[in-house]
Amino acid sequence: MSNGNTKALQGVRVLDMTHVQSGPSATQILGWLGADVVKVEAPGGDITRRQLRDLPDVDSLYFTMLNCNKRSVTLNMKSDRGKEIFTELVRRSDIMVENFGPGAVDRMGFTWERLQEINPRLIYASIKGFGPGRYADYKAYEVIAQAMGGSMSTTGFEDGPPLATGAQIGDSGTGIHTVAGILAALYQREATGRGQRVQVAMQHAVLNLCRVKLRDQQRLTHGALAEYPNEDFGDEVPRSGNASGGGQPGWAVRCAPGGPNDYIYVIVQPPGWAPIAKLIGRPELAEDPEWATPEARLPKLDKMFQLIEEWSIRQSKSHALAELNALGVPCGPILSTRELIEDTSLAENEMIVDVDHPERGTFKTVGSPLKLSDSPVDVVRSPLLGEHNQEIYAELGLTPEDVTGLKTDGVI
Ligand code: CAO
Repeated sequence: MSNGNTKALQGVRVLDMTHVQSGPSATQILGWLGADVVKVEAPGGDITRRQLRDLPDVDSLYFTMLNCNKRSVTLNMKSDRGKEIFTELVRRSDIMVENFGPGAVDRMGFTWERLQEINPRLIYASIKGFGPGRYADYKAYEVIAQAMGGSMSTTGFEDGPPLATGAQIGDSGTGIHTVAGILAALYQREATGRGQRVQVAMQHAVLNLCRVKLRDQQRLTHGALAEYPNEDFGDEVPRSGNASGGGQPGWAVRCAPGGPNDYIYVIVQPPGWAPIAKLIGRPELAEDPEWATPEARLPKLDKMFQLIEEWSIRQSKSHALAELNALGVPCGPILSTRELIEDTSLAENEMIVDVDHPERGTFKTVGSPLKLSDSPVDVVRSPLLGEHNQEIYAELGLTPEDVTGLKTDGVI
């Protein structure tokens, strides 16, 4: 039962130097878990406040959906006074997170050595595109990480080009990995009293998520991948369309009325075939030695899914979902973004939540997928630029007049 008052990371202070998506996705999770996240932005603000705006002069959904549960201060890291104030912020923080281009924080004058001098208990997490080595100095965005981490070469159809996935595995996927590293470092600090450096590369995070494709790369040396729908195999894992390539064959089959997302993904486990054969009006195939066993079906999975599609094309995807689940067949309708944002069960699960924002009004965001019994998440709207300047600089001992002066001098 929740005690109602505390959060898992209550009392943990995060100095959030992140921008765009990868870093903010990590610090937003820390905020959901109860940490006090102070986002430090240049006086012009995180670029995503202005990107992809749907309303004039209002923080974009890009920003507001990735920066909930944070406080915001502005600080010019290129001014001497800004660096002094930053030093104070480092001194009182447990965690600092950044995802600037390679070397940017060093150029601000805050190398890891310097940060350790200021605060030996600091956990310093950095997200970069790549690890040390030949790509270390390169900048990276989402799809670059997908391209270089194994996702694009394995996504798409055999006869088409490599494709990007809509899931932001390069950015938010790296953010989640970073949170895991930070929490482990926080735990280790309990024993050592020392902070440490946590470094996560977007290419590495995507590669970790493509682990099973590297499994298949090594299986390839012993012959064709029978679980893939492809007929020809070279010496690289091919794109396999909607097949997972795993032990249980699956495919997206079309449903009525034939819209772009009227599909259901169906997995045929060994015991699933007999009930499916009956459901699709082909009960004789349950016993037919040409179809009855997984081994018999393996060379003709495309035909098997065609037979299922001859049935599914006459059903709505929600009807197909109910019918197949009644038989214990794992399946999932392809849900569009509109269907997801309107989904009542996701709203009940606080996965789609309404947030009030002083400038944009109410908007929907995606809630926390982490459900902790003693640390429930309250999604709190993203801060306006510099909204907490007075409050946070007062915590450092500055007076309201000092803060006004800093503003006039271009320090904040
Ligand atoms: N005050 C003053 N200057 C500040 C500042 C502050 N508070 N915060 C940042 N800056 C400055 C930095 O000092 C740096 O300046 P210099 O280059 O002169 O040292 C600059 O702003 C930030 O540089 P950047 O390289 O981070 O920004 P960019 O727009 O050129 O590149 C990106 C953006 C995302 C490609 C790069 O940050 C990057 O590769 N990050 C790591 C990988 C990553 O997280 N990518 C995810 C992107 S989301 O798809």
